[in-house]
Amino acid sequence: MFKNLIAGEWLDGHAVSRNINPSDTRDLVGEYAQADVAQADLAISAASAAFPAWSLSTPQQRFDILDTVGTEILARRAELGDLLAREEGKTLPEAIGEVARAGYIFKFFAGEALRPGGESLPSVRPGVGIEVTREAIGVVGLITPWNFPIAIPAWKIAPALAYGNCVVFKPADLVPGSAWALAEILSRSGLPAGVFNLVMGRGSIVGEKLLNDPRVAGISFTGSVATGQKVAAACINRADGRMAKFQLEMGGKNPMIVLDDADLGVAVNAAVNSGFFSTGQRCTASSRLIVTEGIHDRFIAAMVERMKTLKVDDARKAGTDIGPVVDANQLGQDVDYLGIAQGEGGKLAQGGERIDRNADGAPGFYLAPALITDTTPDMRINREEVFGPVVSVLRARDYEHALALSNDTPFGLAAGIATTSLKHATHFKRHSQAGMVMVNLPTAGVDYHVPFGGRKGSSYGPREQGRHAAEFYTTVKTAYTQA
Ligand code: UN1
Repeated sequence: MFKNLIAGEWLDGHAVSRNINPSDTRDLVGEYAQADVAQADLAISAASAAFPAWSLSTPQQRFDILDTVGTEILARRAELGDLLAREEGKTLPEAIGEVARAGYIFKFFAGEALRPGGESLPSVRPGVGIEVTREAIGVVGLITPWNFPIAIPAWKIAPALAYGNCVVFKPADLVPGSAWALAEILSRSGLPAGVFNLVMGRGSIVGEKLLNDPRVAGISFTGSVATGQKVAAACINRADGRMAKFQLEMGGKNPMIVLDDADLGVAVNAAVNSGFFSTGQRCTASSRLIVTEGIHDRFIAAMVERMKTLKVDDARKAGTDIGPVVDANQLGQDVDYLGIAQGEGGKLAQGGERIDRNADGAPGFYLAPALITDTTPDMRINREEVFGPVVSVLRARDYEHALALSNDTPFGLAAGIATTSLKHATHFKRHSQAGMVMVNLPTAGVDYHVPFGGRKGSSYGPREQGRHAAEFYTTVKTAYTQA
């Protein structure tokens, strides 16, 4: 049984959650402790007690710890990648890549611990000097989703610690294995007890406690829009009026435009990668392809040909392109949307079959990647996030029409364009209403050292990752001194 880490001790929970391999549901990855409210309370107390000393720890101490953690993650990338692929279902190369990303994130923020920066300005009054500095915000509650079981925890935990905060980390209930492995590495890294706490358990128990406890100064959340709205409301409506700072990363319905002048191979690669890799389970997935008339039929034909070659199989098997969907619920949602899209007039051009058993006969949650053509902007398939290997196609008259369609969404995380026109690429970068814009590249699979986040219904609050992470994990102090 894998336990929770609270105040430097490994503690049993009040219940147990079973972590099942979606590639082979007979395979139990492990049993993980589930915390109750009292344990979440204990973790918040431990983090609060550890904060005064940790917030004053030296940059060297933070650098050493984060750098050590990054080094161990990178050294163990094959083993941790295997665990990640086994519990979540993305392919082994994708999983190893994600683990490496987590390692590099720790190394990046090790460096940031040495570079807090600040400003020194003269006052408008004579003889007065001003310093503007950043301080840690306090205890932060970090709530992460199942689709990036180590990278998203890393990009919340590493900056939280680098800037001097104490952490209570609640990973996704469904996929706790990689989160536990990361916590175990952190437990040996030299962090004082209570600076980092792992509290696995249900959102309705552990998550609620983090949101409502006034000792938690900030919540960083990645997950659905519906839960994000609850997080925001709870952070504002704290009983004692002490509101929590919050940062939300939520859904996407990311467009990728394919213009007549696109390089067909580049466009197909980008669309297949960001539509279907990681089984489409990325908030950055390109789920709406917006294709202009002159290339539409050729593009669809090339997509269908490529999709026929994609191997859907066990995530850890060599040669697998697409692993399983994460669980039965998500598979049900994917299949429902296929029905909804066709019911509204979309045509299933390729894929969409449920595959009950993989090539070795193991039972799993497999779905052949699906392409739905002839859709219109008002259809639910073009407005709601599916979070599976399901991509819809919209026809556009020209670039201007494609741009308007691309922005016609409640979301605004990422947006892509495939074109050889400098004029259209340049215009799109400026006029796309998304937080991240990609030209001739997949919308998913982003760098770890630059800001990540979106607009509209996709994100709320300061950006994550890169130097911008400091905006959430620190608070600004303005100090005036009369010499
Ligand atoms: C990526 O596409 O590289 O939940 C990262 C998600 C995002 C992370 C995507 N927060 O899918």
